[in-house]
Amino acid sequence: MTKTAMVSGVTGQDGGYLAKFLLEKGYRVFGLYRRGSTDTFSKLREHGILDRIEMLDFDLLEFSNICRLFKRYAPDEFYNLAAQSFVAASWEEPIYTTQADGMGVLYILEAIREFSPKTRLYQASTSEMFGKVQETPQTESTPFYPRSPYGISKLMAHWACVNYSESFGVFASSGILFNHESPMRGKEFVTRKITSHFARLFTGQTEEPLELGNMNAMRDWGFSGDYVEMMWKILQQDKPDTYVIATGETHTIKEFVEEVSKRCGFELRWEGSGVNEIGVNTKTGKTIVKVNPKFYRPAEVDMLIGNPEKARRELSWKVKVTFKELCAMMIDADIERAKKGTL
Ligand code: NAP
Ligand code: G4F
Repeated sequence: MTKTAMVSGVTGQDGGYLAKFLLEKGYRVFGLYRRGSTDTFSKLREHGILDRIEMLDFDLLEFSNICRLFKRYAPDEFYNLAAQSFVAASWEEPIYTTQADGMGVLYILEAIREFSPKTRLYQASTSEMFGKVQETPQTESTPFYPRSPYGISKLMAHWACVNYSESFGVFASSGILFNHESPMRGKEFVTRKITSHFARLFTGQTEEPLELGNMNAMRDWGFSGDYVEMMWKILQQDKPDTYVIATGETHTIKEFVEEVSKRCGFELRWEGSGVNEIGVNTKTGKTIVKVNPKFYRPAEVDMLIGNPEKARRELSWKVKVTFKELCAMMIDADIERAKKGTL
């Protein structure tokens, strides 16, 4: 029989890759989206899958809507990717972030418990829960120390999944995913902010420097297209569990800038330090990167690096796209878009 999967947050970066993956596996896919006044389906169109997904209204804050969805469709699998996912915004909208990313997951768990107890839930947990890291590299048993309202609310959701599995037998699993990027990444996140700006510098559409915050923060960056397969695998296990998905490598934001800059053929020289640090194009003498303290965060997560040993062992997880390949993939895609006028 055809399996059914619901994907919340289907209009986001991971939602598109996951929906495509599930369609290729033969699933009937319900895409859950929230109504807005502007078109949010562009990524699904770019993936070429919009007409193959059954789109349904969904909002993390609307319990009645969530209950109705489970009552009507009782999907085999539910992937909860919907979230206010931008860490920086979570200090400006801490209450909304907590309602959506924390309480929203409790609504889903309650609805499953009441109306669809056979549904398997994948919860999009995050390395932000490790925050001020208590151990390096981070594993499934590293103590949590979230550093933002986003991290705190995701941690609440994470423990709610563990608790509903233990208390009520709900099949609720979490992937503690480290940063993963792609050409479909939102432009507010640092990797895509860098590649979209460098694409405009490269094509001569701007001469303005790229303004960044803390360039010394370190992240374990992988490719979204690889990570969504792990979400699916996590739900195919015999029992609910938690898995770290990461590459096991970490790089600074500055290294990401350098890699992208190199791919564009720019030779970059760093001058100054702290808030006065700039990146100069050695050929033109122009400043192409500078620091703007506006992008610093009230509390920073300085360094993340995951140990995905458990996923390697139990899910056959392998890193397919390296850091260098990821940078190249993202800048190449943005240069193409810049040339076509679709950036
Ligand atoms: P994303 O591109 O920001 O997508 C978020 C999705 O959530 C969008 O479809 C958005 O809809 C939807 N959404 C936001 N608020 C909602 C609400 N109140 N009700 C219903 N839908 C709502 O995020 P992503 O990078 O694909 O990440 C997917 C999930 O993984 C998120 O939960 C994120 O927190 C988590 N995560 C991401 C990473 C990463 O590095 N990417 C790492 C660990 C965990 P609109 O299109 O309408 O805005
Ligand atoms: O790209 P970011 O905004 O991602 P962040 O905060 O690591 O969060 C992402 O990954 C999490 C997993 O660890 C997800 F749960 C979450 O949903 C999201 O997908 O920032 C990365 C780093 C930070 O240290 C930030 O301070 O880049 C630093 N940064 C420096 N300048 C900047 C900037 N970040 C942004 N967004 N913009 C800047 O100008």
